[in-house]
Amino acid sequence: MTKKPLVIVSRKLPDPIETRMMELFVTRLNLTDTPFDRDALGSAMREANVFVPTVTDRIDAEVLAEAGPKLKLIASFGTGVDHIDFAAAKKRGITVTNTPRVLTEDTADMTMALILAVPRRLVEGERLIRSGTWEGWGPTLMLGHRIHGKRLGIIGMGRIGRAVARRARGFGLSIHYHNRKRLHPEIEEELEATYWDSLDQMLTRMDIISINCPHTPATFHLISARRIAQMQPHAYIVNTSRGEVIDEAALAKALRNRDIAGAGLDVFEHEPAIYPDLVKLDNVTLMPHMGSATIEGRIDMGEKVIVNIRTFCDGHTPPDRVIDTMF
Ligand code: 8YV
Repeated sequence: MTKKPLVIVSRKLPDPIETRMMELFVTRLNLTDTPFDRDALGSAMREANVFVPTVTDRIDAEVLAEAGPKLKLIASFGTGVDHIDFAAAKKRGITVTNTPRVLTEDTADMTMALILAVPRRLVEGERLIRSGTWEGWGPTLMLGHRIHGKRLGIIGMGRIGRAVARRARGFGLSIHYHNRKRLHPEIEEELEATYWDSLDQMLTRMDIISINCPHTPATFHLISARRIAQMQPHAYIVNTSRGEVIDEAALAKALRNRDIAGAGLDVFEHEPAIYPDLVKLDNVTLMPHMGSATIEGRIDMGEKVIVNIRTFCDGHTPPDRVIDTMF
């Protein structure tokens, strides 16, 4: 492919990234940051050599059917690739890349923040102050639950899951996990992590559950109504991965009925729409998909996108090429 490909970027990226892209490629930026509709996605598919989408672009088979012969690379800005129909892209000979590793620590920080915020009722406390109705300290006011000594069950022990485990140990949580594959014994030992082959068995015994697995066909609604019913009434659930991993309607029902104690959600099944009941409940903390929202992280992600485009255009395999085994 030409060394100066036409790169179409679907959203506004940090300035230093956009500037560098303008220097390196024939780049079409989205200065207004308005998310692409189906027509805009279709035009990008037809015109670009390289398309740079984000999680807000649904690149399904129908959109990919619009791809012209020039489109060779989809260099996604983000780690999750569930917004791209990878099989359809592959069939058309389009390479897909993502930006793993650079948002691990930020996402783990957000996960830990929610693990602390929900049982300790941070957002409720803040709302009380702002409501102007706080009457001062009270021995039974705003009582939450202790973190130290509790059991944390991590679903998905990849890079982010392990980074959460490292943080959680510092807060005195004992680490449990369920994963497609058991970790290497050395890592298990380092994290003092207990492996559960059976997710059902783990769910019944945990005080806090953290979702850190990707959304794939195998993990869609992994946390179903049946599984939520297995959790203990005092248990909390935190999700910084993808909304689709939890049956959001079933979760809202369980939270409303106090079948579980609370939830911290950074991601939702139908973003930006949120299951209406969730916004009415005070035992859930809601974040607008901010897990990796640091300027450092976003610049690192952009740099990865640039490296992926450059290596691909130079005729090499890009470092972050998405492959079948990720699904
Ligand atoms: C990103 C994310 O900000 O990378 C991911 O998978 O969920 C987010 O943290 C977003 O996807 C960017 O496209």
